[in-house]
Amino acid sequence: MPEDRLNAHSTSTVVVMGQGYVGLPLAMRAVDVGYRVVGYDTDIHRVQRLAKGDSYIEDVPSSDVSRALDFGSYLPTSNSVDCAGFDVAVITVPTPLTDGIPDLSYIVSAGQTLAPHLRAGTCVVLESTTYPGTTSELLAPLLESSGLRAGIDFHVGYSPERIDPGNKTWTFVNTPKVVSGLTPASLAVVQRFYDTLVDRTVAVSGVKEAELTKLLENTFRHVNIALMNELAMFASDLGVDLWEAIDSASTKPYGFMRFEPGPGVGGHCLPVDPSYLSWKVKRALGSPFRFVELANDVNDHMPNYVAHRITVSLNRERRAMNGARILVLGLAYKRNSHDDREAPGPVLCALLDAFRADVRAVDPFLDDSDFPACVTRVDLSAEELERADLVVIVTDHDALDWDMVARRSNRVFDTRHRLKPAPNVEYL
Ligand code: SAJ
Repeated sequence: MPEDRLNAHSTSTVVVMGQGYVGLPLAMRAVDVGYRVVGYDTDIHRVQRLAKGDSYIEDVPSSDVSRALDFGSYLPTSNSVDCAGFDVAVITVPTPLTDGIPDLSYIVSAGQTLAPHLRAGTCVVLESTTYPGTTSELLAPLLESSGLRAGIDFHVGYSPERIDPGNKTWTFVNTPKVVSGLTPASLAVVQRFYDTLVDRTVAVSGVKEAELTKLLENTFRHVNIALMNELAMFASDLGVDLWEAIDSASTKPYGFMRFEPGPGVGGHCLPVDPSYLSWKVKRALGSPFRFVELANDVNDHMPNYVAHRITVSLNRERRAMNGARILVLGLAYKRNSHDDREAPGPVLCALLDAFRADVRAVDPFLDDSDFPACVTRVDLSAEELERADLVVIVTDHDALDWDMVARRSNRVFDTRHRLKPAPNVEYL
């Protein structure tokens, strides 16, 4: 194996493929510690904004991008020629589901872009969330189209991303980073690279174990949220306060981890990652991954269940859903987030609209274009609250005036247990 080309404290060049919520923070950190960084993205508009020092990622201030540009050590580009001469390349591209099937086309494209620029001793690390086997069975062969041999002439590894957008406590730098390599020598190079970027790295024996780590983390969350959601439906029918039981169970100092029921599971991770695992199990072994399939069913059903509970609540007041004025608070996928990907709020709005309700929605974190066509966007006001037949809390952004919601609403269906118990408040 030729000497690896990594030396953080010189002019080592790092290419980051994909400048999104994972790639851009990593690129900025690499600049901070002394690398020359090429931020490659196929979206020319993103590249143009970055080239002007304008960040579109909430956790990366534009000032960081400007400073990196001023250092002369950051080059945002959509020109693959700029990838030439890299010492380490990190692939942080999307891995969505397309028609329910894992879509690795972005990884394939990244591998094809990098292959011509591979040199002896270079290192390529995949960070995108994917099923076990992707790095060794898809990416490595793609890179070997260069004529160089993975694990012999160049290094390949996998390191799952653990970026939690908006999390001010756990950041890229202080969140432990799992690292792996195709060979022990590759693991050593990958770990040395990340040791220059983060406080703590955690080496695992193989790339498949690292790939599974990430899917395990998010499948664990997804299944446990589904458990709370199904329990919420039963507890309501049993007339038992699940929320109080969750609070009391949370006093157990060991062996319990708090999850809460909600209107559904959104975001770029949880609705997607577990299905990568269940797809791989089905394809490789022919077996259904029942926990994942059941969790998907339960969580996907929650907007329908919320619509059902709203119908029952209105019915109690002899009010039909048809023509009822419903005010939806929060459409983003989680509190204080600007992201509406896979969010349950828009799904609920469409269901209410199908029942001919007059659906109005508030979400100061989203743009007008993020609001479904069937919804009237409004600002939170005493008048909107008082004129609503029912207010439903879907995403409880801290920025909303919850005291006013409690005081001015005729009836609230609270899916997040945001409000204190009151005669006009009903919980999921
Ligand atoms: N949700 C519930 N009940 C819960 C927790 C979440 O209904 O108890 C819902 C949320 O409202 C949201 C969805 O699930 O719609 C996802 O919420 P999340 O807290 O899992 O947030 P994500 O999707 O941003 O998950 C990310 C993940 N981070 C990475 O993949 C790097 C996840 O591993 C983190 O644990 C999570 O952030 C976090 O803890 O914030």
